[in-house]
Amino acid sequence: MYMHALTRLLTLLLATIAFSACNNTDDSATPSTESLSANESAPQAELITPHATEETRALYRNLKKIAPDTLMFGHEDTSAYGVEWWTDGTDRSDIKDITGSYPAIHGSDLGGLDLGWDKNLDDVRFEDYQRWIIDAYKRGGINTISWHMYDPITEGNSWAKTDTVSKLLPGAEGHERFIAVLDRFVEFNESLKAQNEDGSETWVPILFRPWHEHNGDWFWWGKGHTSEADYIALWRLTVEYLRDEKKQSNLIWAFSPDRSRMNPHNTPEGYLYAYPGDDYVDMLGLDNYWDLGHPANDAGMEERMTKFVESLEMLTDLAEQKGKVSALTEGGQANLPEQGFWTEQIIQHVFANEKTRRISYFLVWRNANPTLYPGTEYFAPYPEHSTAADFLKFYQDPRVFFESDLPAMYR
Ligand code: BMA
Repeated sequence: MYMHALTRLLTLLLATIAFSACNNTDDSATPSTESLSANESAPQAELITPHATEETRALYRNLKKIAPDTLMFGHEDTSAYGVEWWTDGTDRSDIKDITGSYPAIHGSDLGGLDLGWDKNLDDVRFEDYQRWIIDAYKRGGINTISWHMYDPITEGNSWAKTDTVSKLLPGAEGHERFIAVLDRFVEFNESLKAQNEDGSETWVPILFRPWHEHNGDWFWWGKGHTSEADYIALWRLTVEYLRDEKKQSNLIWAFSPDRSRMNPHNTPEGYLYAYPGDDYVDMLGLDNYWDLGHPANDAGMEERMTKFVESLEMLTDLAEQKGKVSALTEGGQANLPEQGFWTEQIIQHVFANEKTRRISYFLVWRNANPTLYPGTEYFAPYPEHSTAADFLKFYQDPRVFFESDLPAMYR
C-alpha cells in the first residue's frame, strides 16, 4: 500500500512536471520522451471549429498531451444516481463513494430534450445536468454529451427501426422539425456557462458525441435503417448547422462506432464505415462492450483480450495518422461478474504496448438503479460490490486519472 502510494505520488509528480513543462513558455523545458516523439512524428489536427473557444482548444491540446501516458476514467450519469440511490440534489457518485474522487470524464445524455421534455429518457432533469456539467468543469473535470435522440418524425425512441434519416435532410419533409430539435440543443448548450470570479463567463467545453454506434442496427440512424451516404449527410448537416450557423464554439466532435460490428484486426475499414471526414470529426471514439464481457460474445477471455488490444491498436494508429485524439467513448461489462475486470482486463491491456496506451479515456456506462428500474444494468462498482477493491487498485494506479488527478486541462 505504502509503495503503491509512493509510486503514484512520484509518477504524478513527474507527469505534472512534464505537463507544466509543455504549457510554460520556457522552450528548454522538455515533456516526456514518449509524448514528444508521438507529437513530432504525427500531424497535429486543429479542431474542426475555427472559432472554438480558448478553453476548448486547450482541452483538445491537453487531451493529446496526456493521452500517451495516462488513461482517464469516465462514467455516465455519475452524479445523477447510483445502484442504491437517486440524487436528492446533494453531491454523490458511486465512483466518489469508493475512491473519494469523481471520474475525470462525466457523461450526460440528451435523449428527450429533442421532444421538449424537462427530463431525459432515464429521468434525469436537464436542469440538474446543467448544474453538474458546470460544477464538473469548475472542479477541473471534463464533460461529454451523447444523445439518444427520439425520432423527430414518429417520436419513437432511439431504438425505433424507422427510415427517418433521409427525411431530416435539406428539402425533405422532416427537415424543419429536425432543425427545431437542433435549436433545442443550442438552447441547452448555451446554458452551459460557468461564472468566473471577475464576473465574466466561460462556455464549458464539451466532448460532443452525437449519432453514436451507427454501424449497428439498433438505432434509427444505424445501418439498415439509413444508407451510408445519408448518415454522412446527417452528421455533416449537424456539424454545419451547429458550428457554422449557430456558432457553437465549445464542442469537440467525437465519432463513435460500435466494436461488435467490425473486425479490428489490422484494418480500420470497418471502423471507417460512414466516417464523415477529417474536417467533421475531432475525436475518434470507439464503443466497446463486445470485448469486455458482452453476453452475446462467446469468445474466451484470451481471445477477447487479443481483440481488445487489436481494437485499441487500430484506433490509436488511425488517430495518430490523422493527428486526432482517440478514446473508448463508451463500454464496460454489465454488472461486473468477472473479478479483476479493472486491473486484469482494463489496465493490463490498455497499457499493453506503446499503441494501446495512447487511448485518452475509457467511459463506462451508467450505474442504473435496479430497484427503481428493474432489469437495468450497472457498469461501475459501488462500495459493497465484489469488484470495489479491484476498482480501488485501478484508481490507485498512477497511470489512471480520475478527476482529482487531472492537471489543468483548460489552459
Ligand atoms: C442504454 C441503456 C438504457 C438507457 C440508455 C440511455 O444503453 O442503459 O437503459 O436508457 O442507454 O442511457
